[in-house]
Amino acid sequence: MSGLIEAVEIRTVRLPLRAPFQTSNGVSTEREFVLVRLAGGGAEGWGECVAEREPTYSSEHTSGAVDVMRSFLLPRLVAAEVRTAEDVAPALSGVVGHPMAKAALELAVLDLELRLRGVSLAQYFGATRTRVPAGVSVGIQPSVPALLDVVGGFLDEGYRRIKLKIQPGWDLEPVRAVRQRFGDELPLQVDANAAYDLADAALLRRLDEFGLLLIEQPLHHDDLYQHARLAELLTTPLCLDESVVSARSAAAAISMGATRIINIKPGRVGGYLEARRIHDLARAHGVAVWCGGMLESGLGRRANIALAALPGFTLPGDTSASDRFYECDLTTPVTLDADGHVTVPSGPGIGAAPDPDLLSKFTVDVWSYER
Ligand code: OSB
Ligand code: MG
Repeated sequence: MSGLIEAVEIRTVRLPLRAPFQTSNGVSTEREFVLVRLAGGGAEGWGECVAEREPTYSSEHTSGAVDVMRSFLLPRLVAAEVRTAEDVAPALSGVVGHPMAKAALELAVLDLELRLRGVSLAQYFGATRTRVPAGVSVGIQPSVPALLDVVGGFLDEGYRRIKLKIQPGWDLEPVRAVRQRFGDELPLQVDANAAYDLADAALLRRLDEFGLLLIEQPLHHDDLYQHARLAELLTTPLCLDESVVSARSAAAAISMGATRIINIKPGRVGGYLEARRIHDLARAHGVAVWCGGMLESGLGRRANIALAALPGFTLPGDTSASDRFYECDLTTPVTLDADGHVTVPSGPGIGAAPDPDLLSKFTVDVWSYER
């Protein structure tokens, strides 16, 4: 039996951001990402790689992802003659790391497979909802008044939950100001992207008075043990992002008491199938999950929304509309309802594909292979 994949295209794409996005890792003004297009059986499938241009959030980066796909992952995928998304992770398991590159290939196979079968991602995952409440991630701003304007704008648009990026020197003051302006009822959380140490526990404890939903990834990626110690000192629940790289590390974090909530990002954990396993594991342990984001285009954004429609996703995710980041998305834009929800895509596979003209306009590099 021969495999599904007949042709492959790997593109590097750059989309300008509407406004600079600043986190404790740095500031960006455009999003560079890698797209994978697979052709087979008369259909095509798309995958989006969430690695960023620079390896600041994780060790992966766009040019490295292209290289590892071309040199090591695609040859294995083609040789294994994969037929379904379930074949992908086993075919690639001999390569250590590179979860974002692997996840993009798995999503492309899944999209292709489901388009051929006429099944949506949401149906395939076992989604139980047709729309999900949307939160928004707000970058570090030049000043507190600027932050209040930005947050007010998102609330006017209808977003149901605000996440503030924090770092040392931009933490208590912005949180206090947002609480004062928008009230105690606003669902509010913070994300430190690993910018603190356990020695900052006294400072982080002062966040307890603001009634936050959670504090996301305060400490270093491989500080699971230290997160467990910190959790004992705070009343605000800790939520891990960077530290959870697989269902195994999720299980360790849960049993160690390092996290009460998990931000699930399929790219970070090697794909949507592993993401679903983490959802199932967390749900079985009474740990809430929500769907994170990586400034995805309309492809990855839709796939995330389909995942976020599973029953264990009980907190609003960073599943914002396309115009949160982009004036012009590659696909039909993802939009926000008047009451702050995004619609779970119902078409086959991801439920959208890039517009060919926009795709060529924003592509900076392309590599292709035919069997
Ligand atoms: O830590 O969640 C994060 C963006 C890039 C890298 C890491 C993170 C983020 C975000 C934005 O917070 C989430 C989004 O809206 O896409
Ligand atoms: Mg995060």
